[in-house]
Amino acid sequence: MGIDATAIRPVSTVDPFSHAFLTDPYPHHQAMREAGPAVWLAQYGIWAMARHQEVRDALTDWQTYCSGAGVGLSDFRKEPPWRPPSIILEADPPLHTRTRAVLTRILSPAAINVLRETFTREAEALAGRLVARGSFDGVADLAEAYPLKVFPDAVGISEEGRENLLPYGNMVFNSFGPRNDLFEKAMANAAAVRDWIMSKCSRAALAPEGLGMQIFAAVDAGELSEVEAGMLVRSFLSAGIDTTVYGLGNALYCFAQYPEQWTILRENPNLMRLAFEEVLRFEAPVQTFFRTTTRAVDVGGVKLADGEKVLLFLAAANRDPRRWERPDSFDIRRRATGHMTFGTGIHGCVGQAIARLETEAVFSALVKRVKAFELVDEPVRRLNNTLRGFDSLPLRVVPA
Ligand code: PQP
Repeated sequence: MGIDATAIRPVSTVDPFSHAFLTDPYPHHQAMREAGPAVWLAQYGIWAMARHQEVRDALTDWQTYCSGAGVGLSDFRKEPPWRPPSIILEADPPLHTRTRAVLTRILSPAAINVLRETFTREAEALAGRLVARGSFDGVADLAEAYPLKVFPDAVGISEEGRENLLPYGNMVFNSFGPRNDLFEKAMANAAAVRDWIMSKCSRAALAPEGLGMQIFAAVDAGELSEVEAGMLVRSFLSAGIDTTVYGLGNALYCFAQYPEQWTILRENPNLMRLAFEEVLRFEAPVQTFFRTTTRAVDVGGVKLADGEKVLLFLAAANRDPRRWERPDSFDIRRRATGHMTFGTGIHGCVGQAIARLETEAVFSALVKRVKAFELVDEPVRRLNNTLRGFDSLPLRVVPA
């Protein structure tokens, strides 16, 4: 050991959770990618990675970059988490292996396909109503309304109290950042919201056929304890709404902003799946996740110590010119697979089949009915320590 006088340590003083950064992160992403393969963020005493290769390698190497110390800024080994840690997101093998196996089965593309008819019917009805109206808020009336209907129905929770789902997601995703103004604001009514969520996670609160009760079936099969099953239902309610709300909103924004891309999609509806990947690459609803090092590690000549927090910029990897041609152009015909928005490795998004189903259902319904989207007023951003998206998207549609 001893001091290595030749070690390089790229440093940045930027605050990735400031309003300025969150409002327009892309110039900062570029600066971090250019600064080095890993960059020390002096303000927080953490590392950041913003290049595609390094983000991908870190996500793939779960032994070196663990999740069990939390996937936010807070190190669960040093300070108490704000809620009992997730047994899937904030867990490592062997616990993660066991819980993941259950969710992989329940959320497999084949299992999720059972929901297609219902999800399509709801999307067609909603799109029909909104296009008949002519103008609407892309966030409240579509990006929020749709997941808030189909997802809790699929999980099998009661109608009563669903207004708690968005505030809870806001708490969860802001909690991955520092205890800044966004965190404090999200936590305003935390106790009541958390209590409602937990009351929906028990066997007694779930419909017999839903995704929630399927988790409890794994208890009966000896794969999970009753308490663990409740914790995994909590994971559904944490993960399943805001992610798709922000994703649908970002998709609407992209097609309003780049109308020629909507025209291309209308003329080639078979591009739907590629278009979705490109939206995820270009405007990632989930921007970042943390890992924590379990040993000293050399990242392209930059030396990280054991036990350090590493902020992985999924959205910066998605626009790394080392990986993508014309990274800053939105082009639904490109091969956007390989983006980091769903992560990769053992924690790669287990919910992506349901996210894809929701997006496909909504945009297949819109592509038949809408010739063009027009923003009739400035979109308003909703800032969040993890998510990127909108508070409102005042839209008018030109009917097909
Ligand atoms: C992005 C699990 C997954 C899903 C949890 C939890 C929370 C959020 C997410 C984030 N997530 N896609 O609480 O287990």
